[in-house]
Amino acid sequence: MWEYAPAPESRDVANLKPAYRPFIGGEFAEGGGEPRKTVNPATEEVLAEVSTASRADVDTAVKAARKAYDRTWRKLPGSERAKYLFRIARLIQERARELAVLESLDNGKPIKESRDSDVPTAAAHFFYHAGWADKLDHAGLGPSPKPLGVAGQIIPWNFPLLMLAWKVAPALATGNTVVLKPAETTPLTALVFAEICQQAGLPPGVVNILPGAGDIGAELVNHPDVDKIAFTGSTEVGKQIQRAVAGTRKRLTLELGGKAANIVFDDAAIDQAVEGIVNGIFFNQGHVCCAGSRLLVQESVADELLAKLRARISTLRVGDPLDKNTDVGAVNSAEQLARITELADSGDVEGARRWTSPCPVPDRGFFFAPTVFSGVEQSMRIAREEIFGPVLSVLTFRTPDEAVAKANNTPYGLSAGIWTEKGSRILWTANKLRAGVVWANTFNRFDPAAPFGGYQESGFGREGGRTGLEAYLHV
Ligand code: TXE
Repeated sequence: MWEYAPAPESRDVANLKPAYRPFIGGEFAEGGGEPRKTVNPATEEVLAEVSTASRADVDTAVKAARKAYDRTWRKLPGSERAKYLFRIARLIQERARELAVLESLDNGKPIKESRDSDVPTAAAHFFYHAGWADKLDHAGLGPSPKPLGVAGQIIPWNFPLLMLAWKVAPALATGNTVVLKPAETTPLTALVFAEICQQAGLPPGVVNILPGAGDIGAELVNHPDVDKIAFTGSTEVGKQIQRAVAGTRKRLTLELGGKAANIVFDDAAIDQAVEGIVNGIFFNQGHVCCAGSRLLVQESVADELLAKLRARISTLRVGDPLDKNTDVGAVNSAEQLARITELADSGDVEGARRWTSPCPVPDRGFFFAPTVFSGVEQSMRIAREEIFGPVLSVLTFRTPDEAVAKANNTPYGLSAGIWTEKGSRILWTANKLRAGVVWANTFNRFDPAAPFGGYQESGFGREGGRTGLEAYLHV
């Protein structure tokens, strides 16, 4: 009979002392790499010292994942794998508070986002994929799809736990084992997740987590016994990885940068659009690959929209990520703050008009006040390059054709937004946009059932939904 796994034991999370060390073969190991201090970006204080993986640890982890794949995981019926995924999902819920606080401390994002978005959506990914584990034969992927083997997964720092869930949940549901490398500045929730794997009784080696920098990611990419690489990060590193796996047997999915157009037509509900624009670019300090970083507004409503937008942005509270009222938290690192500053300065040099929110900004920590550039031309760097920060570039258009042409004038193609009261215009525009995700009268909505991924230099392959399973299966 099909039984749900027993409810996990409750734990006194207040007294937990997580081991910030590589997790290999079901155990926390002393990493052979240089120890690394992770910093709270809102205070610049050291949060934790993390033992990192060495190149030899990559090999040990891949061997552990291979052994787990051959001896246990691929032999388990889908219904058994599902039990572990359900258990992990429930443990994420049980430890939600701890995970949300840790995520905000390590990443800088406002607690209301980690509490209401990152952590529940991570749990939702495990629940959703648990549901697939015993239905793969009926997923329309052909008879008896088979797992690939060992998946190497490399994730960025903008949604540390959520990106882990996007990668680990489908891999495990489809019968693969995992070696995952979190980003160097945000390894902490991934290592709490390793504890959750232990708590859930996941067989040793099914999930391995290796804190470390890009060289450890590269080692994983180049390891001969890895069957698949899933990467989310910069377009530049994505291209390096694509070159590295060329000519090998490895399967590859890449989720890279973006420069999404958020298009407001003259018949849009302006107040609603203002909320969507604010959410589109200031959610997670703009550290979002699908951020609505280019606002394309129809000329006849541009003045009204911009006035309302500035008034709304002026009410955003920037500061302590752990304050429940904070809207915009800290930029994740000094390096990222320098990148944002440099790109914003290029906007001044190239002749765009800068407006900065008058809100107070803490003088300690890595903060960048919400910023809007108007009078932006398509040739400017702030219209072409991913800023990955709380900076919005505003362009105008006269006709729907011009809006589509400007929206598509980018090497990227991850997402886009459309604001209009006309259903026919939504369909007309969405069909012409080269973007993997198109939102209409909303922005930044995510659901584990909806495939996510890009066109062009935003990468290839889809994560989430039935389509996302294909990335981890021979079909
Ligand atoms: O990214 P990297 P960075 C964009 C964004 C940002 C810029 C730089 O515009 O400003 O990239 O960010 C690992 N082989 N995005 O430097 O380096 C690295 O350790 C294998 C958009 O942080 O791509 C980390 O775990 N792995 C993006 C991960 O890659 C390597 C999210 C991402 O880091 C590696 C992040 C290598 N040679 C940044 N070098 C999105 N799509 O959401 C580094 N890594």
